[in-house]
Amino acid sequence: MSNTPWWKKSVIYQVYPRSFADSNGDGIGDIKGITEHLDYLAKLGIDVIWLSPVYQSPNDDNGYDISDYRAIMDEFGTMDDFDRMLARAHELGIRIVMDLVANHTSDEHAWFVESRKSRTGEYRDFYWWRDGSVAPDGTRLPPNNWRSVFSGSAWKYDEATDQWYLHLFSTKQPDLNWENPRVRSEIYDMMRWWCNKGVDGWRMDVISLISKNVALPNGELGPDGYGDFGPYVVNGPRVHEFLREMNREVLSHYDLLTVGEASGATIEEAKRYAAADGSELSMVFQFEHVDAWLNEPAPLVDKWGVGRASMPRLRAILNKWQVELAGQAWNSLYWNNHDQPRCVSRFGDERPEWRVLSAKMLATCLHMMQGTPYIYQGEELGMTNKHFTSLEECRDVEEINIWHQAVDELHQLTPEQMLDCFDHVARDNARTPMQWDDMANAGFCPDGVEPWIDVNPNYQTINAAAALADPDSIFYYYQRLIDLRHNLDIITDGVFRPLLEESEAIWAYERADGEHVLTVGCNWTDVEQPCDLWDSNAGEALICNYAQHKPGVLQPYEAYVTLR
Ligand code: TEU
Ligand code: CA
Repeated sequence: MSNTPWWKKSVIYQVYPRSFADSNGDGIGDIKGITEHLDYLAKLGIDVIWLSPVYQSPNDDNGYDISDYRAIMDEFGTMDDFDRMLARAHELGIRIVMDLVANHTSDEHAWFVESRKSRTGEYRDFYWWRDGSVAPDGTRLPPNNWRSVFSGSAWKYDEATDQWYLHLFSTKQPDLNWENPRVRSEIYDMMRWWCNKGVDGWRMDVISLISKNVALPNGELGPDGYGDFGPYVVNGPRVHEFLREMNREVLSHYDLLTVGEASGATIEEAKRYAAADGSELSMVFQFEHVDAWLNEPAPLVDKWGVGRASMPRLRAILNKWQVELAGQAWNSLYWNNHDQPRCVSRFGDERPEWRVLSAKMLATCLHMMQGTPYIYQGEELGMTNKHFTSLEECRDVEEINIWHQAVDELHQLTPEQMLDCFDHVARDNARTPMQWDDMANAGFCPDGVEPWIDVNPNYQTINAAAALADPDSIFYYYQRLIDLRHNLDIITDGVFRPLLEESEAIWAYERADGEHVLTVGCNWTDVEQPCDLWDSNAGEALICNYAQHKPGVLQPYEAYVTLR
C-alpha cells in the first residue's frame, strides 16, 4: 500500500526526559542522556519518539508549564544538544514528535508576565481575565465555580489589576485565550519554527480543551463545592474550527504525525479530530479505556480511587473503537503514558510469577489491533508501579495538591487511603527513573547522586541490561511485535472483528484482508482456559508468549497469534 502514510505503519515510543537518563550526574534526565540511548531504541525497532516537553520551564508540572517555546530547559541541556539528538535519531531512521502544550503557558512566560501588568496592555487578551465578586463577609469570590484539574478553584486572584485569571491546571499554568487570533498566530509561528528545524510531528496536550464557551457558565456542583467545567470546555464550541485553521496554516505544509490528547472525546468527536480526509489531526488519544475503572467501584474523591476495570469492560470499549473508527478515522493504541499507572500493574499481573507473561499478553492484545501503538518508556521492560509509602516520596503537583485538600483540609481520606489511591492511579508511578541496569540508581544517574524521584527498588531484577541478556525477555517480545507490524500489512490494514465476546476470560479478535486471517487470543487470567478458536483451522503460529501453545486451551496469561 504505497499511499499509506508512514505513521500508520509506525510504532511510537514515548520518552519522558526527566526520568529517562541523566548524562551529567545532577539526578535529572536530559537530552544527552536520550541521545546516548538512541541505539537502544533503534534495537527495539521503534520508528518514532514522542518527546514529552523539553522547553524552558519552571517545572511546576514537569515541563507542561512552558515559559519559552523556543528554548530548551536548562536542566535538559542546550539547543545544540537538541539538534544533535534530532540528527542522530534521523540517522538511525527514528523520527521525533514534539509535545505541543498550547492550552496554557507557564505564568513565567513573557506573554503572561506582560498580561498581568495592566488591564489594557498588549498581551492582556492572551489569557482569560475576569472580575470576581465579594461575598457579604468580605471574602473574594472567583468569576465562576470551576474546579481545577489539580484541585481547588480554576481561578486565581491577581492583586496587580484586581482581576482573576483562569487556570484549568495548576495556578502556574494560565490558560491561553484561543479566541484571540494573535494567540493562534503566535502558536502557529512557533510550530513552523520547529517544523522547519526538522521535527516530525506533534503530540498535542489537552487539545480538546482549547476552546471555551466564552460565557464561562458555572458547572454542576460537586461535594467539594466546585463545579465541573466539562460541558463548557471539553470539545468546546470552536475546537474543530481552530484545528482546521492550524491544519491549513501549519500542518498541511509538512509531512507530520499529529496526535491530539483528547480526554472526553467520544467516537463521534474522534471522527472529526482524526478525520480520514486529513483536515484536522492524524489521530487522537481517547481516554475511555484508561478511565474505565472509574466506576468499578466509584472513586473516593475526584479521580482518586482503588477500582480496577474488568477485562470485559476494557474489551467492550476498545473493540468498539476498533469497529467504529474503521475507515473513517485512525486509532492510537496505548495502555499507559506519563499520566497513567504502569500497565502491567493496572491491567496485568505484577506478581513475580506472572509479570513477564502478563506484560507480553497485554502487548500482544494491543499491538495486533488496528491503529498506531504507543510504548511508554520502561513498558518494554515490564516496569511496575512504585508503591509510594509517604507524600514525601511524591513529586507530582497533582498528588501534592489532592493530599493537601483531601487529607489535610477536608479530611475526606486518611493518609493510608490516599496512599492506596496513589498505588492505583498516581502519575508518579510512571515517572520513576528508567531502569537501565542493576547498579546504584538503576544506572539512571551515577552512584552517590540523588535522583529527582526515587528509583523503584525492583530495579535489581527489572532492568534493561537484564532484558537485553535474556532472549525470552519482554524487550525482545516487543521487538518481535514491532517487526511483525513492519512486515505484515494485515496488521495495519486488516478489518477488525471481535470474537468470543461472551468470554469472561479471553479477549479474542481477528483481522482479515480478503486473503488472510490473523487470529489473536489472549487469556487475561492466571488459570488455564479452554479455547476452541483454532479447532477448525490451526493456521501458522506468528507469536506466542509461551514456548509451546497447547491445542484446545490458553495457558495462564497466554497470548497466541496465528495467520491463515
Ligand atoms: O494531561 C491532561 C489530562 O487530561 C490528564 O491525563 C491529566 O494529567 C490527568 O487527568 C490528571 O488527573 C496533560 C499532560 O499529559 C499532563 O502531564 C499535564 O499535567 C496536563 O496535560 C497539563 O498540561
Ligand atoms: Ca542531568
